[in-house]
Amino acid sequence: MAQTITPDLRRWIIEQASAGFSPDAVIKAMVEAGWQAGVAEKALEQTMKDHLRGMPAQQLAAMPSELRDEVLGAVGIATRVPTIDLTGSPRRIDAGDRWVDVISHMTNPRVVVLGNLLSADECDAVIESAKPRMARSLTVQTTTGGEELNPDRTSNGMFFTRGQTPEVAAIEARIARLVGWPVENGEGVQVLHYRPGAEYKPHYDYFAPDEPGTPTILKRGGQRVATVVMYLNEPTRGGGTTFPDVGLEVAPVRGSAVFFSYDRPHPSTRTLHGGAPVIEGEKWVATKWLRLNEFK
Ligand code: PD2
Ligand code: ZN
Repeated sequence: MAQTITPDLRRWIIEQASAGFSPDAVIKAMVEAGWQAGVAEKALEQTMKDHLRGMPAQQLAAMPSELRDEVLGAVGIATRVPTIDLTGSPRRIDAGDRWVDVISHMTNPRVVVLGNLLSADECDAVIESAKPRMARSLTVQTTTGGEELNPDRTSNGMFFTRGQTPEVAAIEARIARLVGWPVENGEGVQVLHYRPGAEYKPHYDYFAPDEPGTPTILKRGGQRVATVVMYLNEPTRGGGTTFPDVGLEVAPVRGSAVFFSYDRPHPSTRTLHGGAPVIEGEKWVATKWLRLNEFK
């Protein structure tokens, strides 16, 4: 008979673990209550993973440090993510070869809207070098680890390799400096082109941890921990980047960008986001995804 993890059992497991009972003791008690040992082990593991992934960062920070990195790493929580230092509320930030404007920011989800990240010439150059290679967008398929056509994304797209053009290389170095994260941890820049009616339905950029294809994807640099969506032109109407959990919409303004980070592959990051349908005009964006480790 299939044994399911009811909310009561979940609560009980969390209470036992929080009270300091070892995993073995919890499993033993479950077996005595009639659970098959293998099923009890799986239930304990799944419950604790879900529980930790949904825990607020302050609570996680209170865990004993020798345990923390290992336990959190095992459930996919990063103890360090790309960060834009806004100490002292600067209007502009030195990104090495360019000063970037801070337009607005939010802490939960961690979102920073940046102005002037790219020059108009860089925007045009990226669009022109992407054009000959555009095809209907594929997304990484977490069920298999491969790539496939995604009905939720009706844009066309392409990927540059890291440093593929001088402009791409300069933008990558600028982002790395801005968010304090190695260039090597970045995926290649992706360019997307939306025509009127095209959109990217709300999604998370991290890889769903329990999908069968995710372990294969994670071999190349681990989880995604941050995203930078850069606007290369301006649609006349529509095409904003939306964050439905917090009712935020970022307007696509040429040269500006939205940065957001997520320390775990979990909805508690509130990083659900989408590209609203373009109503009039067209929209070009370049997306940079940052991984926890080097992306090879
Ligand atoms: O084009 C966008 O606004 C957008 C929205 C959501 C892009 C992405 N996600 C993405 O590239 O991940
Ligand atoms: Zn996205």
